[in-house]
Amino acid sequence: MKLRIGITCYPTVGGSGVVATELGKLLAENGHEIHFITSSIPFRINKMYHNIYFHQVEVNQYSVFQYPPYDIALANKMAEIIERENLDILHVHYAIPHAVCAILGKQMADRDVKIVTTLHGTDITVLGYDPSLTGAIRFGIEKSDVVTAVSKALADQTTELIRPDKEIKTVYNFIDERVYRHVDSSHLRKEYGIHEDEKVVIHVSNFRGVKRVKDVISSFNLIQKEIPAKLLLVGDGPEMTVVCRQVKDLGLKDRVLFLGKQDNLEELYSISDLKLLLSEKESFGLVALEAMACGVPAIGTDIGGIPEVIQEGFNGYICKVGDIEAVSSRAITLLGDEKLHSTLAANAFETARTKFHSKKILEQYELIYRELM
Ligand code: GMT
Repeated sequence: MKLRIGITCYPTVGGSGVVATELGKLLAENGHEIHFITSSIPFRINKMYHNIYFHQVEVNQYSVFQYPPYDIALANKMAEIIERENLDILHVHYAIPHAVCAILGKQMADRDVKIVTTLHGTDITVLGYDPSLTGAIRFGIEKSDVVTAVSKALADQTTELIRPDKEIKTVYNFIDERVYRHVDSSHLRKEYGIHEDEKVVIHVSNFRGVKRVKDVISSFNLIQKEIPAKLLLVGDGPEMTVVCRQVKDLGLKDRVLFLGKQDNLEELYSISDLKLLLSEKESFGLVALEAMACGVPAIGTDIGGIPEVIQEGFNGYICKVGDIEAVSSRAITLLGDEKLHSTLAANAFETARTKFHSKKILEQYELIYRELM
């Protein structure tokens, strides 16, 4: 059954925008009609799809309002698209503001569109502790027809923190295996000045405090004392200045490459031996899955959904938040043992291709939609 599906996300923000956009693309490839209702065109839509439409939410600034009314403008646009395009489903990413806007948009349109809300983490792990917002989050969750979370940990945490009268289903994130795979980008090693005997460690994030990039640097500092290695830092964000200073203070300038924001990450993963994701909050850790799909084992922290993605001793290792000795000792063992490394690398690839295969996840979302019809 072909469905008309509206999708709302923050199109340019991190993993949630990536997952929402990739889902839209896969649904379109399966024949559904997709309507993105967002403030700007989703950045991952890099080719023409005859059945993907983009409806821009315009937010005007008026001097009478202290803040631009994004939420109201979004609800208004949702109502317009629900009515005009006869949407069957409105799939929103984030409980607030998007689920709340969807409920208002549905009421305004007066059409029985079904609302599916996916929780990504920040809306719960940060905003869920703010008493001025918990009521709105609970309302958004309870009034949605189906609510999903990107990991079991996030589903449990939401239930515990928000106590909604609603079941929260776990539907894991996925990546596009056609993009994230091992490619031959070995020329980059030479171009980046990586010596033949050096191992490559990679960290990718938006450099927010929760990502604990300083722990990545501290761990790498211990690793490179035992194993010749370079660290690729990909991304940019608020912690960048502090991180640059730390790298300088530790005398690591020649060993750490600051690459800034990059596309085509599969080329960087394909020259990497180890991924580090040492966050203190992470509902899933999409970047770990991206690396694993390219055959790169990962070391992550024991928080949120990370242990659902990285399985201790199978496709990587799990360490306590802030335990840089444990991270470096695991990394040194892994990078120094070729046989162990190739086993974990193969398992990482296998995990991405089975537990998190895009086809499997797409089927789960399609089943949710179909059951609502
Ligand atoms: O982690 C961020 O800073 C961005 C954030 C977002 O909203 O895009 O990422 C969240 O959603 C991703 C996709 O589901 C998850 O992979 C990230 O783990 C999650 N981030 C946090 O929970 C901190």
